[in-house]
Amino acid sequence: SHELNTKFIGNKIIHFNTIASTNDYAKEIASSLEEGTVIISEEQTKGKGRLGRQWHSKINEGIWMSIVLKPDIIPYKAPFITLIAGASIVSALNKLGANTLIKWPNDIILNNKKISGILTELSAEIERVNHIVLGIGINVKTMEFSQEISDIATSLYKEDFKMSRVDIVRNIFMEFEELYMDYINNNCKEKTLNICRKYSAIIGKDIYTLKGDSKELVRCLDINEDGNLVVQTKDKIIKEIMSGEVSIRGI
Ligand code: BT5
Repeated sequence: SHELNTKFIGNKIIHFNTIASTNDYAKEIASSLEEGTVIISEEQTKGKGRLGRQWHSKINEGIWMSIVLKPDIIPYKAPFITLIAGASIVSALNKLGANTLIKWPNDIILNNKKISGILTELSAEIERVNHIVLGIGINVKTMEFSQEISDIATSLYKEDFKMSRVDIVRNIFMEFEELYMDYINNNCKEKTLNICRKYSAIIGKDIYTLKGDSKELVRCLDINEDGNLVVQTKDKIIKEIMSGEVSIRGI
């Protein structure tokens, strides 16, 4: 069925053929939008990653969308929403037959290459979140990537998973809404954490964390209740890493 059985995610969808960045547009007009409104575009001319990086978003080849959220939470609780997004993307894609994994905190990988990235942008005051723009990019049909990313990027089609973008989007909305409502209304993180652990690309592995210029080899042990990564250093010290602090390399 093509019905969308969600309460508010995707109730209103604003569709573009081309736009600079769905996140930038959503941020501009967020105050006038209802929670759950989705901005989606066939193409982005200035698609963004984190820290000013570029996100390649060619016409008709992927899903480039932003979900506007207005949760009544303190800013401290916002980063967990990136994990909810990751869990819902992986659940949605895997239910449609793919075998994707989450590279904590914001990458989705398939056969060791990146097929999806999440960019969560927060507008907040000291005590309250105004809105969150949750940007999701998924490579669906791309067969050839630009040279800069051809070694690290892949798409669902390229890995022989031929699924429709509408089915993917609908599934993500449904998975996301369930996990998001659990978290916002009941402070329940259980399902999200279970998915993040079960489909983790890094738990049990040795990875490099990059923070500024410093690079450290650590073993990933778990994702804890706060959504932080628990790692063990070479000197056997156990520590927690918060999302946003570091980049992860070498898996
Ligand atoms: C991300 O950043 O992975 C977040 C990407 C979020 C994109 C969505 S699309 C809708 C919404 N509107 C926007 O403007 N953005 C959001 P980060 O972890 O910083 O990764 C960026 C890096 O991934 C780049 O530096 C490249 O190395 C690589 N990359 C760029 N485009 C890619 C693509 N299409 N597929 C795979 N990797 C890519």
